[in-house]
Amino acid sequence: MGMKKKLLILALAVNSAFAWADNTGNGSNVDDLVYPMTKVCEGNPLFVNFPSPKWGDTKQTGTFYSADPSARVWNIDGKDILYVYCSHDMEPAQGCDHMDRYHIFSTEDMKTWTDHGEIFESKAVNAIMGSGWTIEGFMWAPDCLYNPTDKMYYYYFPHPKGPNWNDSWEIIVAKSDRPDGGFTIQKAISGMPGCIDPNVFLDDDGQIYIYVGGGGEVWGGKLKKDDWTTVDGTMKQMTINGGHFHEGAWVFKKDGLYYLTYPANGGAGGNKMAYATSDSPLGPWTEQGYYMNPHGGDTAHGSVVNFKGKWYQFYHTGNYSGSDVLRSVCVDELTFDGKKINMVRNWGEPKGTLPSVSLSKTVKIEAEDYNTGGSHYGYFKRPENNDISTETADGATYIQEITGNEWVRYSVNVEETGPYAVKVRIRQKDSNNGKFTIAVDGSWVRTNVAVGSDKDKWIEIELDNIYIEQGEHYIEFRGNSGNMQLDWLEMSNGFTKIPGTVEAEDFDRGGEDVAYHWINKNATGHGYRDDANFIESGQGIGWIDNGSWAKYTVNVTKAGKYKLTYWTASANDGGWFNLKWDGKDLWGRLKAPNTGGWTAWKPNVCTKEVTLTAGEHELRFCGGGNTNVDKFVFECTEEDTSGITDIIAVDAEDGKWYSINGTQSSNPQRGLNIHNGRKIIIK
Ligand code: FUB
Repeated sequence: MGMKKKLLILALAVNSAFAWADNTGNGSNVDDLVYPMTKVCEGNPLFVNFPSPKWGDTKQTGTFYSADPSARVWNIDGKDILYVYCSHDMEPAQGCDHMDRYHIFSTEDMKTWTDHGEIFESKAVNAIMGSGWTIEGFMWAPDCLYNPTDKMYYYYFPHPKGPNWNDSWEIIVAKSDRPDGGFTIQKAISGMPGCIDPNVFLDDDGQIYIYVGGGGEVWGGKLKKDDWTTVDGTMKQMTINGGHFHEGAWVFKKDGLYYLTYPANGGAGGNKMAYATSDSPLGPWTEQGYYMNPHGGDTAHGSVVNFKGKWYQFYHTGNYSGSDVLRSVCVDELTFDGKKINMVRNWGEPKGTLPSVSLSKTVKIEAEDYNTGGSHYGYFKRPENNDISTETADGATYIQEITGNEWVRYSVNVEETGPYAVKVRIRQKDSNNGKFTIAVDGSWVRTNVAVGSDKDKWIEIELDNIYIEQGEHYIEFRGNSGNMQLDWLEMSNGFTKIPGTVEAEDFDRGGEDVAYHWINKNATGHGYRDDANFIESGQGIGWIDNGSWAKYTVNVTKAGKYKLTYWTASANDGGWFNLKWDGKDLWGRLKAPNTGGWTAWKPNVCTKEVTLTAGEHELRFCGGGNTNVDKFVFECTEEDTSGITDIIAVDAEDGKWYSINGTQSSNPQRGLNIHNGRKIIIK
């Protein structure tokens, strides 16, 4: 008793880095690199056609990976020039340890970019900073600001002093009389909290503000007007209400309103960009919500800038390398609706008419009808693989070769909020290790779904209970591994179907006391269900003390006798719980053994088979104690055909359900249905 149970929330897989095609003149000698170096960057991501020295003593160059863009516009000799001060992920990556040698990029037209070369390396910075500064790498997100009073450019960057990188962050300032280099280290700013990601903002009255933050906290304060290396007063922690602030604050002003943008945690699929507004540069801040969807990487650190009359959102993704720690800067236009920031529309546009889906119909979307806009928007293909292509064979037109970290997007109009099923027709080529993820608006809802052991054979996989709000959204099919072909996606009503699997964490929507009730309010592992659809093998529910419950609306598509297998994990003896079916305890107390750990999931077969009638039902989990629960698998052992007659009403043997008047429906309805040409009465 009183024993606490831990719940498995699998860490999101961080994709590994790998070698790849040379499209930059990479592999050349670092001594041959001559700066400034100018290249055309076409489309997102930027700068990957520039070469970069690799980390360590190697003389070899690799791809230039850039992150944490701080975009600034300076007027140089009467010309507006956009500069991007970014951090630099170096190959081979080792977490974010190998970030070093800041570079600065500039452009006059957003097409042709100049790399001005390396401006600092950590070794040199440590040497200037003096004794105790020992950590190499870890040159994280910087910022830069021009001071019109002394006509100097101030460069702010975080770097840990050491000996431990994680608890010794300082903000260092460097200064130059030009924007593209020549910076000399001044000092570490005293009075700063030990945080990363400095951002500086110059208000119209000449007051400069500095912000830092990471790991969920954000601080703001003033620097002295006449000394941009010294805090004026004290730094204060700021509150961003309910916005899941992660890091990378960026403040700007538009039409008298202050905006604080930041990458926000929450949901699977990576950071989303969110913002808050205020009438003052130091808050209080009013949360305004998200304005850019996640892109599949852990971080998104961005900046907002106006250049030649247009607003831009700079950010980074790990798409190009396939790694969260070898990132690339990207840019998209930003638009406003009055004071509101509109969603950054970086998912392309539907090809043709926007398909409309609802809970009462089944809508098929052909794979080849992926969104327009090209790479980075409608789809992404790994640079070392072939570009996206379709093939027609065996009566099907399909997308070929979707491998790990490659994706395609499909916009849909969702007519009504509710649980949807997404079914895919898929075939794996030459391997049987195909796995994929389904995302809605970039947020993963089902991930690492295994295609199975069949090779070279078309199969259909349906994922139920994907909850989508009314309005326009995009569905993303994302490869995790293997080599897959995609023929179509189908969307329909998605109450979890039985026979099938009810994932324990996939309980109904509606919140506390409607869809679930937890005795232990501080329990971990329950909260995500309220704002995310994210389900992954090995997730479950934990801390499920006696009196806790969760409700699942399910749809029995086959009446008959059912065998129940339930998966549990426990480090204790004596675990148990109950399941109720439409309010009745059909199975009795379900025992859960000690499996050797709170995440060591094992199957348990219930000895009692029960009879279930077709149609919509309520399954209710009722907590007992001493176990975590992963899923409930229902197998039909004997179909009840008594309600089935031989009257043929619709000449369709396609596995789909029809109402008696011949209208297709995604599920059997109570009363009369037609299924595979037979009339079926659902009682
Ligand atoms: O690039 C290193 C760190 O990752 C930055 O400082 C954060 O904002 C995140 O992007």
